[in-house]
Amino acid sequence: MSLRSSSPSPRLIVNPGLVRVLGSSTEAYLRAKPGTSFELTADTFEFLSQFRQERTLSEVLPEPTAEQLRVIDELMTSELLLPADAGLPKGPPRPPRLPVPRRLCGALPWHDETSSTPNAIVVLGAKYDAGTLERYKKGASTGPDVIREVSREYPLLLGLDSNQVWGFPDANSRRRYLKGVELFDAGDVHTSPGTTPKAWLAGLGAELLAIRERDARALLLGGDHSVTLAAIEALSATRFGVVQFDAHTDFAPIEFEGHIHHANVMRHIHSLPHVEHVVVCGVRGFQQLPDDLGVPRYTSYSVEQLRTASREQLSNVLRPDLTYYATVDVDVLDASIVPGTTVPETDGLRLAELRALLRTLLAGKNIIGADIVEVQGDPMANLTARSALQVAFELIDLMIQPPG
Ligand SMILES: [Mn+2]
Repeated sequence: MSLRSSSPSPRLIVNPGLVRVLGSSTEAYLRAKPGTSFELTADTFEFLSQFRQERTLSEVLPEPTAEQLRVIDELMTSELLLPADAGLPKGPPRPPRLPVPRRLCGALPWHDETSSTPNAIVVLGAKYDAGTLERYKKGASTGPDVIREVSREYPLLLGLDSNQVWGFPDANSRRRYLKGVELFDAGDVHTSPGTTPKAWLAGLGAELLAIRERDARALLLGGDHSVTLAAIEALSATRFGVVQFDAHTDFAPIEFEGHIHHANVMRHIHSLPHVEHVVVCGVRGFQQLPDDLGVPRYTSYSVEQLRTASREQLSNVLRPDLTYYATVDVDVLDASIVPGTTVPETDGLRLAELRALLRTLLAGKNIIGADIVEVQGDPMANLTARSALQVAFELIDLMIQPPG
């Protein structure tokens, strides 16, 4: 329908399926038409928002110019603006499939001068696998890329008039995940040729410290598990506990001074003076557990122990008085859903079990930072990264909850 062929001032309403893409002030699309996106000017958004409730054109533009009429015609042809009497579009909304920038879920870019709020989470990529032992498959440095790649299917969306992220409704819990998050993506820590592992990890720590100094919290995407040491060293101004979700304790001996790798990283972390204690959840397979050797300030829980634990036992896993850092080695999940991790282990947690466990242990806690490590690309539709992304949603959602 064209305005010029209709009554002089029809009642109009903005298409309720119009959504904006986070990180873009100009891009929008209709939820009922995935794949169709629109580049709109800020003025056009402003104009459209005046038709949130149905209004006549003459109420909004008493004397429209020819150019304004042309734009309105275009908006109507593209169904962004609808005649109010035409009825709203039929059919259920469909999930969007829209190319977004290569930031997690299309998050906003993070700059050092970005101001943040308590709901600010900054994603930082640690494309590092120099800490992987030679007998295992390298590739954890691809983790940030592949997680961001699968996250393109989950663009964070804003309503027409609101700057608050809607979030993702979860079919099980009926919770809306990530609602109200201010998600930023700081990109990856730069690696220049010839950088030593030690210098690289120090550089990562400096990036994390800069995020911390702006009162935001970081979600680190590994990388092999040794990146967690840099993250925890960067937070040395505070005392806290570390909760690790991992098939392995990563408590191997330190063979020679300063030698940091993904299998001894927790021994380094455990020795830091600001780390009050370490709890590992999800261990299994053949390995010596440090608590069996009497290592102080250290507790482990196997998959079987976690499955059979009562609610009360689970409530005692973490100390109620402590802040926690959460590190998730994706191999805590069963190998069938993380085929692309560095050291896959069978008989692991199902994704729903891990999500429930994270929520049980960490809901209401002050989480000082978090990471997801040991994710690699895989030929099974990047199932590993998809699983990791679900874990990322859980961690981000837990971090933005106000501590209870
Ligand atoms: Mn690990």
